[in-house]
Amino acid sequence: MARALLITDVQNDFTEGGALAVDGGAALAERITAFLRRHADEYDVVVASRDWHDATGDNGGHFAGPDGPDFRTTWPAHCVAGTPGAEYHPALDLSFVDVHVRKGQGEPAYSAFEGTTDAGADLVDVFFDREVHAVDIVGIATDHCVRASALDGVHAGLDVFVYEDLVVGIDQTSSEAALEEVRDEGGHTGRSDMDEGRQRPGGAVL
Ligand code: VGL
Repeated sequence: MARALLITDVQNDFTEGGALAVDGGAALAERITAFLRRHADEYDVVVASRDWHDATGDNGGHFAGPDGPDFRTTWPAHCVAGTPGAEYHPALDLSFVDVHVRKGQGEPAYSAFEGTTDAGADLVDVFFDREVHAVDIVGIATDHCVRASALDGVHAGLDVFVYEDLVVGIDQTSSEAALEEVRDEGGHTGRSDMDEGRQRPGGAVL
C-alpha cells in the first residue's frame, strides 16, 4: 500500500501574468514547495501534471474562437507545448517530483488521469504498478483540473484527499461546489496545516 501526492498544473499560464492567470497561483507554488519540504518523504511517489496543448487548432474546442472564451468550457489559448507558459511555475521545487504527466494534446483534458508520463504510461497504471491506494491532491484549478483529477481518482477506487489550502480556483463559487462534489463522490478534503498529525479519513493520523 503506497501513497501519492499529485500536483496539478502549477504552470506559468495558470499563475499571475499568465494567459489564464488564477489569483494566488504564484503564492500557491511557494506553499506547495514548503509543503514538499516538510512532507514529501511521507509519499511513495510525487506526480506533477501539466496542461500541454497544441499550438495549432483549437484543441478540440478548448481554445475559444472569435466569440471569445466563456471561462467554463472555452478558454484563452494557454499552456501551449514548449512555450514558457506551459512550464512549471519556477517556485515549484521540481526536485521532489518523481513522475511528470502531460495532457491535453489536441483536446481538452482537465484530469491528470487523462495524461501520460514521459514514458507514455497512463497515470492510473503508474499508481497500479506502485500499489498506490491513496492520493493527496494539490494545485490549480480547484474547479477544473483539481476537481476532474479528484473525481477520476475516486472513480478509480483511490482514497482521494484534496488539501483545501493548497489549491486555488478560477471561480470561488464553482471551487466550493467542486470540493463538495469531491466529498459527495467519496473523496475527502481538509487542510494541510494541522501540524502534528494531518487527520486522514477514518481517524488515522499520519
Ligand atoms: C484548466 C482551465 C482550462 C485546469 C485547464 O487545468 O484547471 N483550467 N484548462
